[in-house]
Amino acid sequence: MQLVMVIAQPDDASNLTEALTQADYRATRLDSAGGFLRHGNATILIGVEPYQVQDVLRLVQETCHARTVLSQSLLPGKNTSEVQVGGATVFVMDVGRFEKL
Ligand code: 2BA
Repeated sequence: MQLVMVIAQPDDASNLTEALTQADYRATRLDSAGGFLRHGNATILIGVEPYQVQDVLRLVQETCHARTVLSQSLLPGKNTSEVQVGGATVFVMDVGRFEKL
């Protein structure tokens, strides 16, 4: 089994989980935040068979898009700056063992 872990922006994550569910994949959404911007994002865990990984990545590409967001500077007196975020950050991992107990 493979674990596809997707970090997406909240609006994209909603569209992605809906697309995954419609395609009959199982997914778990966790609320998370980026270490750099400290904005809320979402981490979606999808456990699939190896032959399904490409199809899941296709759904990610269709639903997750790049955006420019304003980053509040952490330094006093500095203005905001623009940062490009996304589409999605994706990790694909081998799962050593999968159980439903
Ligand atoms: P953040 O850490 O809040 O990063 C948001 C965006 O800020 C990044 O977009 C990138 O364009 C920029 N950025 C991040 N770190 C930077 C730095 N040290 N200097 C300059 N710009 C920086 P994305 O690359 O699309 O990442 C979106 C979110 O995905 C990240 O939010 C983070 O939550 C996650 N992420 C990205 N790469 C990761 C990694 N290697 N490991 C774990 N999480 C990652």
